[in-house]
Amino acid sequence: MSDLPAGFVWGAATAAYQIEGAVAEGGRGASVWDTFSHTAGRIKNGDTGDVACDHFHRYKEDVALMKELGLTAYRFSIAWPRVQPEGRGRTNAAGLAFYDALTDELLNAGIQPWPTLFHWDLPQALEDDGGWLNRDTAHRFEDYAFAVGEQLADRAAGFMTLNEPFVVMALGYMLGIHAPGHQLGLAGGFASAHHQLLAHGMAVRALREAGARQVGIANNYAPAWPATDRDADHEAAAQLDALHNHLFTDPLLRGQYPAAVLDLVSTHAPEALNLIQSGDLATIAAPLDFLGVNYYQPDHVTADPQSPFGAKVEGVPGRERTHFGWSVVPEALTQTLTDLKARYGDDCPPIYVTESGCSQPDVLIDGRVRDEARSRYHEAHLEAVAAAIARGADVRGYFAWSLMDNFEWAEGYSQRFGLVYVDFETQERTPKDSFHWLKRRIGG
Ligand code: PNW
Repeated sequence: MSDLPAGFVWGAATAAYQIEGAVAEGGRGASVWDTFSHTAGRIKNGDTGDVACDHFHRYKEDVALMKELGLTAYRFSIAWPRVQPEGRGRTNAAGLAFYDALTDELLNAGIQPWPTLFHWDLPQALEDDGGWLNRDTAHRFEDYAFAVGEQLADRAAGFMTLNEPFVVMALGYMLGIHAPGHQLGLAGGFASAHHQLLAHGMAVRALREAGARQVGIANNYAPAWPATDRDADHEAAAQLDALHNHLFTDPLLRGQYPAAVLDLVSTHAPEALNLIQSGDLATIAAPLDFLGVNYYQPDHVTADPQSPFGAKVEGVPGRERTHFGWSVVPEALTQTLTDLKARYGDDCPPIYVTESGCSQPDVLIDGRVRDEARSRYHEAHLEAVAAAIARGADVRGYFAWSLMDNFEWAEGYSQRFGLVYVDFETQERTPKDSFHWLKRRIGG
């Protein structure tokens, strides 16, 4: 067991649509994920987040579990349509009251609240006006951020604006696998990217005005490894690296889009570049207090001219796979962290790993879930963080994905990522063996 720095933040993460349920309660409006999950054929087994983990009603029980686990921090997301049911204008007091009560419950348990403003549940009313294709959505996000900031800034430890804008762009706007289900190629992809980044920058401004202590963002990163020595695979890997790892982070930390992305967009969708207005990049590059890194597996890349990314991503041969089929490659987390340091140097703020975890085919037998593979996963990824710190990366915390089994987007309830097992019939929670393992690990 390697040492992690003093004051290291031990967290777990969730997201509103994946756990809350109660979609028609407390004045909540509809989001793109309500629409998407209720569209036949979109989600495995026709699952929806209508009930999910019923966390909206059971948050006290869930905070008690976090306390039992020994967490020092909890990352959750705020459902924009609970706070602004129409995505604009009027704020819904009952929606804000829920997050207010959750925040107090956490603080009373000695756990720092780390809210994310947007973890994919865009108000449907805004989608009806174009969603992230519409520049106005960024202005709407600024208003929403200020309303949340006014309510929680005095108590939240760290705010994240967006969760994984790359995944929204790739799966939501280009591949159609996530809500809102668009397949728009690079033109729509780039529009969704630029408007999310602009929304982020405006929200940073709003959160600071509201008195937030620390502001950051949670991005998804994956080192791009060519599958073979062929030139085509090397080129495809370099292109995916630019889209996945630099497209969002260069504007945030350097105030400019990567040249490789600008070249690609000017070749395939030149009109999309007109969306960048003067002053946008300065807004986007507002200084951050921390960078959130969500990590799952490297991109193991084969050239694929059919894909809008020019690349096909498959598992890494010879490595253990999770139930999802994702490869377990802890050293790629070390590389992710040291690559950020190498590319951005002192422009890279302190890092928190804001998600890392694995799905496993967990079964509850005699009240117990024997998920050794998950404990090994987290131990190996904590070691990977320690290795990056030893090489100069400033990493200050680790949030396991996820606190509990939940609605895994297009996979519905078929992929379990939790430290806590959830019986989705009875809503009974059972800490898995990995929960007990992590509790000992945190206890040192
Ligand atoms: C993240 N990919 O999503 C999300 O932030 C979580 O809400 C989600 O439950 C978790 O990871 C596990 O999937 C991702 O295709 C979805 O590369 C897809 C990808 C990566 C992350």
